[in-house]
Amino acid sequence: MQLLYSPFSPFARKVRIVAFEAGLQDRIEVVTTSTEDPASGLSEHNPLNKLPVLETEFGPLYDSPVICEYLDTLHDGPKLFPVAGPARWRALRWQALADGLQDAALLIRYEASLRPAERQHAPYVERQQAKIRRALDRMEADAAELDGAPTIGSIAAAAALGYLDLRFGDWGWREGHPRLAAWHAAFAQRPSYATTEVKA
Ligand SMILES: N[C@@H](CCC(=O)N[C@@H](CS)C(=O)NCC(=O)O)C(=O)O
Repeated sequence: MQLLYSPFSPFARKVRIVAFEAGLQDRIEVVTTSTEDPASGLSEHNPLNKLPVLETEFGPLYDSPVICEYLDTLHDGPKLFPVAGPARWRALRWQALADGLQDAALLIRYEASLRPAERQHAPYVERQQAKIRRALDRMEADAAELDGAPTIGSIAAAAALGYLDLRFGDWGWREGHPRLAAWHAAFAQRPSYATTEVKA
């Protein structure tokens, strides 16, 4: 299977961590694809022109939650998507929160990198930053839920925090979030996290 991705995409990283935790990393060929260059043909695979996209025998799959859930059907190990009950809904809520944090961080990044300085809108950036602060506070309060075997929730959280480290290291997200920081430091030891890490 081909995964259209960017090494810097936090959503693609979430997928790659899932693939690794599921023991599927050798079945996935990663193909670096640009969202900016129309010649990449990405929009023919995903009309939304977003990464990641997983090419399967039945066509392209997107977005990252769908890809992750699909990958989780392809292995016989412990499931990363809990099958039922509160554990499932909690894991999915963690994924939604972490993905939302990533969305907000990406919007800030796009505002800074794609718009000329004189057209950047500070209140818009502040609104996205507030989402990130609230998400981090909620993650800190609920950090105990992240303990135990990895789930799609904890993997999404790790990918989101990794993206803050990659692009917004100067924000110091660990300050005021000691439980989350300790959990992240432990998760970062996992081969799935370490091998998917990129430096800016
Ligand atoms: N909900 C999507 C979000 C994907 C997304 O925003 N990907 C970014 C790269 S990390 C992208 O392709 N951005 C280009 C754009 O928004 O046009 C997912 O989970 O896959």
